Amino acid sequence: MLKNLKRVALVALAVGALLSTARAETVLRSSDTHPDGYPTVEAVKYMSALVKERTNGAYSIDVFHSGQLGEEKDVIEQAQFGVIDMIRVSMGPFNNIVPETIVPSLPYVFRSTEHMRKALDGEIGDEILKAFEKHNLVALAFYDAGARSFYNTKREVKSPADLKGLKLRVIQSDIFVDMVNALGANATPMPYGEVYSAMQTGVIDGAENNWPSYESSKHAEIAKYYSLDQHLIVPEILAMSKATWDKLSPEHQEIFRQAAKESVAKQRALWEAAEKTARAAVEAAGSKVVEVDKKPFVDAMQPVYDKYLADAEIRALYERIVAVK
Ligand code: GTR
Repeated sequence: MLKNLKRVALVALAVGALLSTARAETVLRSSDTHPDGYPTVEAVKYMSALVKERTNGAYSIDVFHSGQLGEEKDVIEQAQFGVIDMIRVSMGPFNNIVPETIVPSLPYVFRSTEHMRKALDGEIGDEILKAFEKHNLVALAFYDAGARSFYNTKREVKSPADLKGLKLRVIQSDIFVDMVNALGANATPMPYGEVYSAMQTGVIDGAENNWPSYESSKHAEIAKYYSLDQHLIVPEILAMSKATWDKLSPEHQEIFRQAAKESVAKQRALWEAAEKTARAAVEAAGSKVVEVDKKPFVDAMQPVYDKYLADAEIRALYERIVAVK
């Protein structure tokens, strides 16, 4: 009898110990539309390892890749409501929510990836990240996303005239819609995960994206013509739900901020490699890369600039970004 009681007590102790260690670790859920192995997914995993080590196991991040938690517009809302803890989403879907993201999402605003990094790695970038807080999000970092270009199932596109009449999927953002329409094509805003089948069934004729997305989404299997117009160098955003953030101690908040910053270098290194591998893979599989003269594409963006820069604050931010050497 006594022996049995002892055994019960021991089991209870063991279960209690297990439960308390389980309780000690909070696993945050982070969303990414890209598959496992993609540079953004790997960078957040890297951040998770740093956080886990520096919080002595109190926190870690589980990356739900491949859009398991939903499409970008939906996961942004879920993060705003505290249903998802973290999101890694392109800046594009924030354009209609956070006005400060408008300028860095304008076509051809950045002259190069170096220009984008210089502009966003400092004070201007910090201001843009800070602006998310009014919208219940704490933005922690920008990741690279190379340059976006047009691709389609129909023909070689060398000039805006060749885009005329093509139905092209864009990110759900007014800027993206305006950009494509200004070029004479028909913009179809649609979640990323629907693009493959929409192209396959002919609902759309093409889309636009960077090399790693064009390849990993398998869009390259259907849309063989990829033009090097590079209309958008738009970064990715890594953000946390404000509700989750507010539950962290100031010390842990600092650890998260720092780990996110450190994950940027990791992401950039992975990104540079991924761009090369993806381009080589799609070319080997038969994609036709079309060189273009960018000038007519740049010129066609004037109405888009006129529309968005009519706002004085947006224009001021634009001028600061352009002035970064
Ligand atoms: C990718 C980006 C994704 C997603 C996608 C899209 O380049 O990394 O976050 O926004 O584009 O076109 O929807």
